[in-house]
Amino acid sequence: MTQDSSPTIESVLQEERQFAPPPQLAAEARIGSMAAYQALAARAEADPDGFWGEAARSELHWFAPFDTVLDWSDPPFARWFEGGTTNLSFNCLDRHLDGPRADKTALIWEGEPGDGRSFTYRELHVEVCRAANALKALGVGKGDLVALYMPMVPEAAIAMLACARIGAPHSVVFGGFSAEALRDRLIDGQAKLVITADGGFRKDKAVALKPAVDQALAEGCPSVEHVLVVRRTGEATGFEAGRDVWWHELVDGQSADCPAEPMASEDRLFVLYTSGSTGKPKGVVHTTAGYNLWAHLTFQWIFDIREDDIHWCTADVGWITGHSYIVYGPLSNGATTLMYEGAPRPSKPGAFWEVIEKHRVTIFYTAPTAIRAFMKSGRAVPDRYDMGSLRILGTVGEPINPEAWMWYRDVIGGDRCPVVDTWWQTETGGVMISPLPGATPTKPGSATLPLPGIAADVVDLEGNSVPTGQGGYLAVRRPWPGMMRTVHGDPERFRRSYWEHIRPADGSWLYFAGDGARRDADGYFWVMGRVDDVINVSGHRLGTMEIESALVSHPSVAEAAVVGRPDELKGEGIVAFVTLDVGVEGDAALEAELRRHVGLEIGPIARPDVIRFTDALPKTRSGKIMRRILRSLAAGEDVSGDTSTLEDRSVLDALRV
Ligand code: 6R9
Repeated sequence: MTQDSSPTIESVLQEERQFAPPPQLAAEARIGSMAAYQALAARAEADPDGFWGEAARSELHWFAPFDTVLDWSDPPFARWFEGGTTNLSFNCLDRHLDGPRADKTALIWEGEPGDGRSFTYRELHVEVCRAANALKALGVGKGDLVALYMPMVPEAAIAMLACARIGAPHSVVFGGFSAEALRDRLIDGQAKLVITADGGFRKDKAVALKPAVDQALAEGCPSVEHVLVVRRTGEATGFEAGRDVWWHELVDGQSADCPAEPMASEDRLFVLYTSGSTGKPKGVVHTTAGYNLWAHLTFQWIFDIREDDIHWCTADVGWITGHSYIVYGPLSNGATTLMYEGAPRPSKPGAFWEVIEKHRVTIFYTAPTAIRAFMKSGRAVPDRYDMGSLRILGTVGEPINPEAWMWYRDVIGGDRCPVVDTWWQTETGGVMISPLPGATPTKPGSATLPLPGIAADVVDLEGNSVPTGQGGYLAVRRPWPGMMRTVHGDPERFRRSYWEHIRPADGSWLYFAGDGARRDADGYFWVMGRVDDVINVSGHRLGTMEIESALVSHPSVAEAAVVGRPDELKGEGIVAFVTLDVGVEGDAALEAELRRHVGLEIGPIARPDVIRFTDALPKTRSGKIMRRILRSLAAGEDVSGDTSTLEDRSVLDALRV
């Protein structure tokens, strides 16, 4: 095969550093050695049904036992644990009430202005039962979709658990989305109820939410009958009699008795929209038992959860990370989970570290975008706080550049804490590829190995594994319990989007995630970014991740985004958008130096043709760099396609000039 027609991706960056799990942590861990991990993975490989069946029986409560583990007779539509009935809210609450966990803290909430609340399992159970009865009072029943458009307040988690309790699927729409984005999702999901708040606090200001709901509904969402409104900021807000109801007026007076509804394993649990890069957002559908098992098991494995852990995931509940690792994974395991309304901001750059110090957080889970932002302003801020309570650090959302990984481990983790780089997606329900902190030696920038039972591979378009070191498509060969079941209202789109890219000759089904990756000689996975972002320079297909990491390894660079632009000679040329550390000025000398630096780190082929210094990069609200937008700018085109998920539109305006 010539280079020109190579369907895979070339890998250019080499990383040699490696860190063993801390011996003490390994000695006490649930999975405390590579041998233990390999034994578990081998059992799952030899008998997947036996492995998942046993896990489901031992880790979840069932009202009625299931008859079959997996029905894969109509691929790609999987059915897991059929015949069984269970309830996610029961698994997260009721089953912890019999013993000492009843009075353990389930949820610690820290508000941005410095207020806070916490709930024991017993208290959270009462709140959820009341909210569930309130939903019933509003006419919501099993199968009715409830949309949440909420700030990061405890009622968001309570409402999710209340929906699960009565079998009403939820659709959480990120509170930062516009009225139009909300409306699209309300209409697509045919929501019957919207739960929202007057507003929330963001960057030291009250930010209103309710007006966006009013606007969305004014433009016509006939399925929505009521709006349940949490009072958070206390600011005046429009109120439509008959339609709008205050949470405190309805929920607080409800009975605290609301038995969890036995749900069939494959009953719809929630819909969560992911923005397709073009076209209308996809409603990813997850169902009851499989999702619960996967959120539960992955949380237990990747954070090696212990009874006294304080777990903090900084995501918003509007993202899958918030669903699985603020709410469902931790509570299903009886852990203590922390939820924070705020974010680091000029008045409080050390906001995160203050929360860690105050609540003695032991597990901290955040995104590379946040880590790079902290690096940009230097270690002086985190160094002011005592973060000795931390024992495990996690990252999710984007490939993490090796230098950001090193900084995280060193500055935040005091060189003591293992870093778990967790690769997964909304569609996968929970983490798929990640180190186990007590077992897996880590390498900066690698998500390491698939979790037990996950048949992940790097393949070509025919589904053949590509050789070690070669880039290819990151795919999964076997169904797993947490996989999405369909696209809401559009099963054909589900098949087309995820199952038709890779076509093995033997007719088997591979799930393709959209990411490129390579494996090294130890079998470790190195995610190279979205394949849509691959750049073809003179027939060499280069992933964006590796060039960006080479740039970020330069001491002056904070963050980099690399895209291709049409080039008559080379097919594509490389354009890099670069933000610099605080206090560094971008000039022609630095541009030349950075080009040289990339040439030395990777090779001349990867040297950017153009470097543009900028103050900020366009990102989604969950912190992912939107290379699609930069690609249009680099090519001198108008930015087209959906920009509704862009976090800050002014970034775009600044880049246009
Ligand atoms: C959980 C979440 C999914 C996409 C995914 C990939 C990127 C997430 C990553 C990662 C490299 C990691 N991604 N984690 N890339 N290393 N550890 O983020 O879900 O919002 O659906 O995004 O995010 O490109 O395909 P979602």
